[in-house]
Amino acid sequence: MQRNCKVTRVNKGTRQMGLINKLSFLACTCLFCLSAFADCDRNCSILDFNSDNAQDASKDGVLVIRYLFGLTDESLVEDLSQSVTDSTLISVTINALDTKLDIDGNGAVDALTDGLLLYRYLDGHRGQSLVRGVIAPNAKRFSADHIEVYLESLSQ
Ligand SMILES: [Ca+2]
Ligand SMILES: [Ca+2]
Repeated sequence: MQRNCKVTRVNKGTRQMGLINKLSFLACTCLFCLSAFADCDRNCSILDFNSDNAQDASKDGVLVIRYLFGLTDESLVEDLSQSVTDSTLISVTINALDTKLDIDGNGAVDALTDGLLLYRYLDGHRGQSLVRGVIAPNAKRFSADHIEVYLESLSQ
């Protein structure tokens, strides 16, 4: 985990040591990212943000909406469940999805469109109840069919 990785201070005048230091930091970062998914078994999807081997609206859906509203630390995981505690790891996991969270394909990721689409999908909504009122005006994916196919590809 990144917090356990100590970045050794090196002589700033030595270019080689600077490069080694940067590579060590990258290696630690990569190990941290890999460890974010290490707890998942084969059934775990990238939408399982709290790594409890299940993707559901009451935890993963709420987490992504809170994250997209900018909540972090304790406010990200507050009142969810005992299986949702590591806000830093959850933030890293959601952040790693980057533009994949642009579910309606309008070039932006926001809570009231993409976040609600993901929440509804995880809650079992399909068809018009999935997309009604939550598609951005400039969306490239706007039909329920296209949104469902896209979310299905993310949840495998
Ligand atoms: Ca989960
Ligand atoms: Ca979007």
